[in-house]
Amino acid sequence: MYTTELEKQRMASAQEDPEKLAEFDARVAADDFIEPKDWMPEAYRKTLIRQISQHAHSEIVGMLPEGNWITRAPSLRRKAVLLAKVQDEGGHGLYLYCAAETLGTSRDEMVEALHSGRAKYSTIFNYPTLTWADIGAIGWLVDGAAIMNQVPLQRTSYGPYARAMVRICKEESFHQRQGFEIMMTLANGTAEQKRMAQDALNRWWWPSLMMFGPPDDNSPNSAQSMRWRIKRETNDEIRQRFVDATVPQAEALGLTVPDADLKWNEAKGGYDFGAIDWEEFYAVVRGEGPVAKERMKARTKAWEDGAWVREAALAHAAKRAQRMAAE
Ligand code: FAQ
Repeated sequence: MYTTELEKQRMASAQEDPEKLAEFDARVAADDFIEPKDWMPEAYRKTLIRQISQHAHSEIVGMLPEGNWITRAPSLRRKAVLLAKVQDEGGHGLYLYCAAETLGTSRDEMVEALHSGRAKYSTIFNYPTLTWADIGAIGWLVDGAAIMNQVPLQRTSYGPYARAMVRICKEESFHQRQGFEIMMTLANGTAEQKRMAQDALNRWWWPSLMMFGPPDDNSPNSAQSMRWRIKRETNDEIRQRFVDATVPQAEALGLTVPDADLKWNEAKGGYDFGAIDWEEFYAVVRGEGPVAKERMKARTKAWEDGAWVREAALAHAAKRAQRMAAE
């Protein structure tokens, strides 16, 4: 019989010690942080490894679309800021890989899962950055969406993940501001610059809404992750908050959100918005995004080119350990 990963996890949970399970559930319900050495259900551990490692992969693959523009940034100031921003994303990936390692997986296993296509990374990074305005749109919309999703994760139930999120959110706020500032400069610039800004918004708006994941009634992991307080809010709740915060920002820029159905709904105190193309989302998740192959090729090459650094670091650590043992 075909057994899904979720069913396997449920079966594993059913075999756990009921007393330990009850104690764990009570701690989660009391908003205690679960720490690496604490007992946890196997399915909880696996869900965290899945989410945290995929989050880490997103940060690392997410360096590529913007990294592409470092040599072409329009001024020294823009270049320095973009370089720092892309380095921050690399740092976020590293904190997150470390957080996942505390759950008993290794960096090598996670990287292998990414390169073999078993592990996912955010759909958003499978779209190309065609003009400088895309760098503004990524900071404004993609980092903006990342913050919306990550602020609730500062209260996620697993301590190392929650603490990584605190620092990451601070840095993402700066990223969002720098993106908005690029958009503001372009939107207030020449007609051609404003057109570029509008074109970037047109291309990045819908993929940004997809970042929050499938709708709640089609999100297989949400119910259990909400029970475990790994996720603190649902995909649709966070998506709605993003739309409500971002539409007035687009208006302030004098740009138009590319959604004919976007309308303020007084009764719900938020915007109604048009239908998301979920077929496109699932195609990108399956690895069919516009530049998916290019992204994986770049990641694999970086990993292979860096092999000598890893070997040298390991040799150095072994020598140091030997020296310390001798002393
Ligand atoms: N892309 O049942 P759900 C950033 C998958 S960081 C690809 O709802 P879940 C910083 C999902 O994994 C951006 N796959 O899943 C930056 C699952 O498949 P699985 C990344 C997606 O986990 C900015 C399946 O669909 N942020 O941008 C996506 O409960 C600028 C069913 O979905 C995070 O990872 C997607 N968009 O909820 C860097 C935040 N959505 O794994 C550079 C942490 C869903 O069972 C430049 N993660 N899937 O095979 C989360 O909050 C959650 O994992 C969700 C998905 C909300 C992403």
